[in-house]
Parts: sequence; structure tokens; C-alpha cells
Amino acid sequence: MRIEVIGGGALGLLFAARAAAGGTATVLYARTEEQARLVSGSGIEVRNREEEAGSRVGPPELEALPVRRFGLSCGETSERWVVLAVKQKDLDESLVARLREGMRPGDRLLCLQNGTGHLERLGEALPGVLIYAGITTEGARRLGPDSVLHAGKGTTLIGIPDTKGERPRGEQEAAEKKLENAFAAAGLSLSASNEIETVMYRKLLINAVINPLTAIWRIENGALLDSEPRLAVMRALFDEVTAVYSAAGIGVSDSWWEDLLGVCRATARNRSSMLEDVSRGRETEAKWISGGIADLARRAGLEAPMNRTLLGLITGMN
Ligand code: KPL
Repeated sequence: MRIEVIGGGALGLLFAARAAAGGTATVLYARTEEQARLVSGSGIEVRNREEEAGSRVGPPELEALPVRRFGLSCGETSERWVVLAVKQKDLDESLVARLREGMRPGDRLLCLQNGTGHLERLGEALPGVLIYAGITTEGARRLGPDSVLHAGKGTTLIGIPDTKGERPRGEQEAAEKKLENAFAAAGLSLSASNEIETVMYRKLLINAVINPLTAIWRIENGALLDSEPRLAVMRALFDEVTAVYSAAGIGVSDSWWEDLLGVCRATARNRSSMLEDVSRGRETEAKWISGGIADLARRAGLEAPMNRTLLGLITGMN
């Protein structure tokens, strides 16, 4: 089996380094020629603590190439997982065209993006490719083009949406098991879920509440719980998202409010990805998170005014 990771950000570096460390032939398709050259030369360093040097993994298990070479360089293999670890904003037309050229029917594409819309888009662009959603709670921070901090151990759930609770059988299940074992060999927990849609919508809800509010108030995740006014806004936003879900026919669990508070506690000292993006003047994922909720609302005949307003506020920040 070969794992091909597209994206040289925090998650891309972490997944590529761990897969290679577990002994699986791995290719990292990096953002730039320079990053590919660097990783080809000395591999990727994974640190468990920022202040301590970590372990490095490089050739022969790990190869690195620039993303423009995706699909042109590697020999045929029937056992191939492609892990798409780029942000939504980087999933542009040129990358989709590259995927179209480099993937064949029956290949497996594991998409780690936040938000909505990308799975449908990729499904249309790549007929016959098995499009998996992956929801990960691994905490990773990019320290440099060839170095990543594994800040918090998490788990990754994968699955093909729209399977209506039925587990894929036979070949597909065997392929999922191989991926699970490949990551387990390197200490990453990954498993297949037959409820991936529920997992996706729960994560979307968490991102739709925590990310824009922490970005606007410029606070760490845990500080959302520190004051009554902030909690009241969180609750109102939570209620709006869950009302949209109900109108759209998406099941909502009674435990999700407590789950949301639990994520704030567990990631109390984290700066959300949206806060990081606005602080660095980068485009955020608001279009696919708050905008994704607003789209779901529109299709269900609702307004979602809080999500629309947050989308406008966040987009207006850069
Ligand atoms: O996924 C996250 C993000 O920042 O994008 C949370 C769960 C909010 C953790 O920071």
C-alpha cells in the first residue's frame, strides 16, 4: 500500500511523517518546490513538545514532490490512499484539475477539510473515485516547512457519506483496515465509522460556534466559557445551527451542547484555526463554515441571520 498526502501544512506533515514512520511507503506532495526539496533531503521532524527536538523521518519510506507532479510521477498501484490535507481555500480549480488528472476510478481520496461543499464538488469532478470524509481531532501545529508539533493526540474517523449507516464490505473494508493498521503502526488512531455524516455535522457545529466567535473576540477557546454574555451568544448561535439542521433533516443529538462546552475545555489554551487565520491576515474558512450553515438554511427555507452576520464580519476582517 502507498499513502500519498497532498498538503504541506500541519496535518499534511503530521500524517505523512507518521505514516512513513510506521513503515508505509509515503509520498508528500508539498506546497512548493522548496518545501519538497527540503523534505526530500532531510525528512520531516515531528516534535511532541515545542521546546524539545523531535524525531525525523525521511527517505526511503518518505518521498516528497511538489504538488504539480501529483499523478505524473508514481508508478501504478492498486493499493493507494490519497489524503487531501489542504485547507478549503487551497482546494482551487487548479488542484481539482490536478486530482482529475492523477486519480483513477477505484482510488480512494480521504478529505480532511473543515466545513461543507467540498465532498459534493470532488464527487462531481472525480467520477468513480471513492471520496471519504475524515474528521480528525489530532492537534498539530506547523513549526516550519519540514517540522511539525504534535500538540495533542486525537483520533480520526473516516467514512463515505451517504452510505445510510451501511458499512462498506469486502475490498473496501479491507482497504480501510489497511489504512487503520498503517497509522496504528505509527501511533495514530484512525478508524472507519458508519456514522460519518453525524460526525461531520457535529464537527461543523463545533467549528460554526467556536471559530468565528474566538476570531472576532480574539480569545483562546477556553475564554468562551469565562463570561455570561459570551456564553449567551454561544448558546444563541448553537440554537440557530441546530434549528437549521432540524429543518434540513439532519439529526441533532441532545448531548451536542455539552460536547461543545467539552471541546472548549479540552482545547482551552488553543487559538482556533480561524483566529490564527485572521491574526495572520489569511483568508479564513468562514465561507465553508458559517457560509455552509447559511446555505443549508437557505435550502431549508430559513434565514440563519447570526451565521450570515458572522460570515460578513469575518470576511470583512481581511
Ligand atoms: O477545529 C478547531 C479549529 O480551531 O478549527 C477547534 C475544534 C475549534 C479547535 O481549535
